[in-house]
Amino acid sequence: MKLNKTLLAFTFLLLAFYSCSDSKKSTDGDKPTTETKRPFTVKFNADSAYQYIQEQVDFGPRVPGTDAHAKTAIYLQNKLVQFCDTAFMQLGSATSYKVKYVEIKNVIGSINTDKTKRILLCAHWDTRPQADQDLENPTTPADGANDGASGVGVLIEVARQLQAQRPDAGVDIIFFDAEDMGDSRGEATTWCLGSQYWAKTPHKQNYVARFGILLDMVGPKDAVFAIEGNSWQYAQPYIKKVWQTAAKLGHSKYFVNQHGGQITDDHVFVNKIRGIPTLDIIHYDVSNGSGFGEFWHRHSDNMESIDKNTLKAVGETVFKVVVDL
Ligand code: AHN
Ligand code: ZN
Repeated sequence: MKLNKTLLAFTFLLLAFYSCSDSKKSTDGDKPTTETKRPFTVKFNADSAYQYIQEQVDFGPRVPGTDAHAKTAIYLQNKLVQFCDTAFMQLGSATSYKVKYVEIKNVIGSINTDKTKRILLCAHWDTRPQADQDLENPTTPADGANDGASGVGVLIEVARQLQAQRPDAGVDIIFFDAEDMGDSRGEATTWCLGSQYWAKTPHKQNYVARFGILLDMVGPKDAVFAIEGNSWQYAQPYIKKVWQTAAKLGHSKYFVNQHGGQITDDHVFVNKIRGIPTLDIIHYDVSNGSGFGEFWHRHSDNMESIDKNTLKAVGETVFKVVVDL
């Protein structure tokens, strides 16, 4: 009798083991499974994102070639090492319209490296060498709290939350360097040197993702994310997905149903060179000056131009889009 019981228990365990490993079999790679999606809680701590913005700003303007820039690159790599499965710095070089040699440091973190279903999240991290829209002092750089640090801060916090609730999809986070050294009266290719470098030389040969989301100037109070023209042209279904997700979360005040103009930004090169449909979430308020806001390329682009409510709207939306994938 005792033996029978042991045998029974053993058989049960064996069965349990096999039924377990069987259900696992269906989840390898990206094959669709009959399993229902595990529930995720939309979480994003705006205080934490704000702190990541502050920490970048505290290094000083992240102008390529400066000490602040070099130190921030290490800081960003460390953050992605902490919150992603793998992280590294892609080193390259480019020529700007002013300088022959610009060292490029693109910081890249990946989550679920072996998944073929992937999403690309990106933002530029460099600061424009001069706040040339500033009437008083157009020759020195601004803090770049919004222009640069905001998108990066949001994505670091998204990475931290994804580490806590692991997404099913693969995620690649890229902080592009040298976006903001462009000629305001010149060619589009004078901008976005880091993303152009990466698009031509991706960190993995033949790298692909379902789609990409670029964040740029995602921190202003009462931000308006008009639908950007290139994003509409290249990534229309994903614009709809992101804007609908924002609406469901109650963030339509920011993600307005209104079309803005075409903006030259990192996503243009990811679209054109790499062929990954990528959209830009960028503050662009048609009813206001340049559209980019009063702080744009001015010294008022400091921590005071950052509003935590905006960071939260963007962070929650991006987090939800990733876990829904
Ligand atoms: C142009 O002004 C051509 N593009 C704006 C892209 C940008 C600059 N984003 C942040 N700074
Ligand atoms: Zn800029």
